[in-house]
Amino acid sequence: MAPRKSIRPYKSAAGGWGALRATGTALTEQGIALSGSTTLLRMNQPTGFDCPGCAWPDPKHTSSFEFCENGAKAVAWEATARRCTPEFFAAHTVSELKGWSDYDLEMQGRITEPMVYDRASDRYRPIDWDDAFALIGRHLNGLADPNAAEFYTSGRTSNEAAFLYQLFVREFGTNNFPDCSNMCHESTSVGLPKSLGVGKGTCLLEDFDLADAIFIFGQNPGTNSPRMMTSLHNASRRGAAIISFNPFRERALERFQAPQNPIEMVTMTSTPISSKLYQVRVGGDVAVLKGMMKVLVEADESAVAADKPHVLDWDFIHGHTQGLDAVVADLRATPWDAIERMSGLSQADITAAAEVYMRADKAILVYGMGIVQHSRGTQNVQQIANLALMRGNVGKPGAGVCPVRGHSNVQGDRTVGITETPSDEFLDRLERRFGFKPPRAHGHNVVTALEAMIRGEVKVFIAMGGNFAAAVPDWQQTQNAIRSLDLTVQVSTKLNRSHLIIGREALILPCLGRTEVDSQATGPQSITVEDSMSMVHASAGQNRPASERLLSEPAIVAAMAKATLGARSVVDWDGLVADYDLIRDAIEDVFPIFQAYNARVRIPGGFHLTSTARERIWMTPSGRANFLVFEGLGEDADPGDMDGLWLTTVRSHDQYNTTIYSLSDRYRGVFGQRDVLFINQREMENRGLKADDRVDLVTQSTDGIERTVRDFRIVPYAFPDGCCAAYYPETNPLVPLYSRDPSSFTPSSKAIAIRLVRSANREAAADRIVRPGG
Ligand SMILES: Nc1nc2c(c(=O)[nH]1)N[C@H]1C(S)=C(S)[C@@H](COP(=O)(O)OP(=O)(O)OC[C@H]3O[C@@H](n4cnc5c(=O)[nH]c(N)nc54)[C@H](O)[C@@H]3O)O[C@H]1N2
Ligand SMILES: Nc1nc2c(c(=O)[nH]1)N[C@H]1C(S)=C(S)[C@@H](COP(=O)(O)OP(=O)(O)OC[C@H]3O[C@@H](n4cnc5c(=O)[nH]c(N)nc54)[C@H](O)[C@@H]3O)O[C@H]1N2
Ligand SMILES: [Mo]
Repeated sequence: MAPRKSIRPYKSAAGGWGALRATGTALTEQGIALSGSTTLLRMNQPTGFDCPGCAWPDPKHTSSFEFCENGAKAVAWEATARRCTPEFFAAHTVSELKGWSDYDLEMQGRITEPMVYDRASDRYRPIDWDDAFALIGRHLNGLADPNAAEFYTSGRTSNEAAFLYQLFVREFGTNNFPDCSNMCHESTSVGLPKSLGVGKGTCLLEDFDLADAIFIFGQNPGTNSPRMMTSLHNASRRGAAIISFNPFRERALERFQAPQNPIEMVTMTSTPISSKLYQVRVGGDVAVLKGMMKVLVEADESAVAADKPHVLDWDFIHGHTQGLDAVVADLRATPWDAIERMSGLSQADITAAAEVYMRADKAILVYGMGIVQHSRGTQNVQQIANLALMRGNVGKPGAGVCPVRGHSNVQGDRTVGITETPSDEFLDRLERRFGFKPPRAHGHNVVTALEAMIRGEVKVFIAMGGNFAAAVPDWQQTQNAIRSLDLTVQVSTKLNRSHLIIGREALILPCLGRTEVDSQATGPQSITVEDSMSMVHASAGQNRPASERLLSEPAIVAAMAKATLGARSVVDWDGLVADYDLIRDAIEDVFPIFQAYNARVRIPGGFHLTSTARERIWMTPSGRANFLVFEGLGEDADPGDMDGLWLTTVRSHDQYNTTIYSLSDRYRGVFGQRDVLFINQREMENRGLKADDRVDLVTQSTDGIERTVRDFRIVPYAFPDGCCAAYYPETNPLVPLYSRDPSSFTPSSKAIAIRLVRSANREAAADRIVRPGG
């Protein structure tokens, strides 16, 4: 039952009984209280399935069951007893469903049959699989140019499905691979290689057991990677310092009651997590990082003058890096008052944080969306790398740079070839292995695909999972562009907005989930995934499929390929789908880092894909790690006449991206509602606003287009000045497509310049603008 709307501060620690209770509720709501618990026990076991939730690694995949509330919810949502059947689709028009909330759409449960949209009745009706594939083939083959099709991937797709998908799409003739990671850690994939020569993190889970200090920038582990709390909890108990920078006082960053710890559970005690949580302003992290580096550089000079040990790791800097001089010159030219203004923190606070960093022999720098989803996200990431390099915190045990990825296999999908900018070396190997000529021209990412749609250049859109129409920015423009396509195809498990925002023709192709048995011609198959720390391991579901008519993702890709390419294909699609070992052999042939793939993935716990940076081998043009200068302190483009606030868009504790588990966000004290705006008292008073007032949020657009979301409730929260927060995806209409990082094309979802307008009296728009001071 939906809780009543209320705002009540949450006083307990994160985790604990609250988490167990929430899991019980989720299993009951999905009608799987009993079977669900058995399913959970098979999660992340050597012979079980990989959690479809986040990408945080598991201790060697060999431990006993590690409890995680949000992992349990992700599983419950997939293993649900609810079914979204042809009868459901017959009973509701698409126009009617558009009026439903995202929560209600997903609550219909698993889709059981392939469905095709029927324009005359405005309803979906069942279609045979063969007819569905034939429709796709007809559309794709009818295109004048293969580049008029876009092939989206969301990061839950397995390595096997992703590899087949890129093989099909490249044999078809395009590199158009918009991917969820284009809205996520793309700033890492583009930024880190310039610094460290790799686009991934350099840590392993065991480093968390050795670190003296762990810094967490813009990441919310208690909600988005709860199994990380075990590492943080243990680190805190053995006395490691944990310092976080976040505009929210995220509860799990403050204190945590470990559900795996019987004593804490029974005695209702908890462990403090962050030694210190600094409430940085939205977009203020570079100021913090530069401030910390400034302290380090100055402390090093004082140490030299006083004949004390160095603060900077000069052996490492001289032996492995270049570019420090330019960074130091820039730091000297950056005044403290500017750093304080941008970060919202005092020089004393930043100095204190820097001192913790200086005292730590081994430090880990963790970061998430608060760093990457800014207009200069790529460069933000590089400042984290700078700070790590200054003290040699890359490539030694207990230290490293740790971007926490989102989807459970978003990293793996990229590793096996889902990329719009493939290297020539990779394409050469693909060509040698399969004998067709892959296209060389680079393709579209999410933003450029949307722009091509808006220009009318795209005809067909196919999505391997995800909820593209809801996850993307700038809905008014982008959703209209999706509606103008000839065909949209969604390979999905559950009903979502992308099944309603569709082209002239539309298909829903329901697939198996990770918890389910995947039987092919040679018997049950396992798939493989790569976690945030580059560990690759197998996953095999044991549940009965939600419906007999589901196909696996690899089978769907192969059937699309056969229906499209027919006899012109050089690939043995049926052979590959019959035995996923053969797909893994092909992956190994194309990507040598997967050597002995099938053998190694059968070792319990899987294997680690080597990271050169971890071994202090720098795959940069100079062969060294690079210190890189960030000009100025602004992470986001100021719209000029900025009289408003920076809005950051975040996840609640009860959602998985666009999947809303409930309307509550208990750690932030919000119940039964999501249309809320977190803002501090000073900014409220400044605008004559009080708690529970209703406001419209309006983007300070620079292209003349109006972007508004309406009727958000004011929730006073001790947030930093000059900024505010609301939930994603409801606020996506506010994110302009142009507001993105020019290097990685990541939308700046963590900083949108907005102003507030009172919701009442909609006619007199001009009078409603509430300006600071009025
Ligand atoms: N349960 C659950 N798990 C998930 C997901 C989910 O939706 N639900 N999503 C998955 C995916 S795809 C991803 S990418 C990850 C996302 O995981 P996170 O990276 O944790 O993502 P967010 O919740 O968007 O934002 C992270 C934090 O950044 C803070 N923040 C906002 N703006 C700023 C800023 O300018 N500076 C700083 N320092 N902090 C800021 C927010 O307050 C929030 O605590 O989680 C994955 N795991
Ligand atoms: N404003 C704003 N926008 C954002 C973000 C933000 O922080 N703020 N975050 C961005 C980020 S980090 C990301 S990763 C994107 C997320 O974008 P997406 O990955 O596109 O979105 P999801 O909500 O994760 O997709 C959910 C859908 O996936 C389908 N699904 C679930 N499991 C499976 C499966 O096993 N197979 C298949 N085929 N389908 C499945 C279900 O139908 C479900 O409805 O959103 C981005 N957009
Ligand atoms: Mo993500």
